[in-house]
Amino acid sequence: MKQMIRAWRHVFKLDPDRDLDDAALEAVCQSGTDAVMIGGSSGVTYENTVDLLSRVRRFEVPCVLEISDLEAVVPGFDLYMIPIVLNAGHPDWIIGQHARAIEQYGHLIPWELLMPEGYLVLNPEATVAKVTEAQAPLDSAEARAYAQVADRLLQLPIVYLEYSGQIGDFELVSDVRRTLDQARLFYGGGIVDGETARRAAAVSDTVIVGNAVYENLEQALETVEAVKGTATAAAKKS
Ligand code: 1GP
Repeated sequence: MKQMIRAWRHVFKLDPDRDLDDAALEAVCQSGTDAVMIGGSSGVTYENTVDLLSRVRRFEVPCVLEISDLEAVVPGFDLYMIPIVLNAGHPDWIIGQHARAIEQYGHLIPWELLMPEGYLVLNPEATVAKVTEAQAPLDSAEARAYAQVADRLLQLPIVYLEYSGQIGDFELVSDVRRTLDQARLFYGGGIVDGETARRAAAVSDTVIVGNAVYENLEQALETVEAVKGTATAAAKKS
């Protein structure tokens, strides 16, 4: 199951705290995206997560949960993405919450379904930056150093550059991609249409599209083809 992430080029991230009607959800799930990730930085509850999972489950697309609140961990997902916020200002978001979760629920944890993500929060205005007290922005050298901590020292399978709500610095993203040895580079933030998606896809392994689903669905759907038609950063490197 964990291997599936290696094939992901495009992922839609849905926020259980935001409304999406059935027709829109169907379009997202049938779009050809590689996975639907459910997650958000605020207002995520057990109830709204169960509700969204059960609606996505009517379709074949893999559905994974990005855990941000322990109260909202719902069984039945294909994978559980566990953010480790490398540049968090508070240790709770690096390992503190994780240790408490294991202490509390250790015997229930399906370890084989857990997928840690080395997060770098790069938009200081994003909710996630405020919640985690992230030290952002970072320059390219700082971002590369954090990414190597995740990739080489901690051997995390994913480095996630999170610009949530704004378009990223693609030169920095490309610099980080080149330093990675084994981790996959996830990029998220400000992808609104085919053109922005293509640019992100050229410098990363997996492109995450969130907000655009709620702002302009038609253009959000165009990001799938745009990403899939773009050679991976890795392919271009070799
Ligand atoms: C958010 O990285 C995702 O966690 C996607 O960002 O909402 O800006 O598309 P956007």
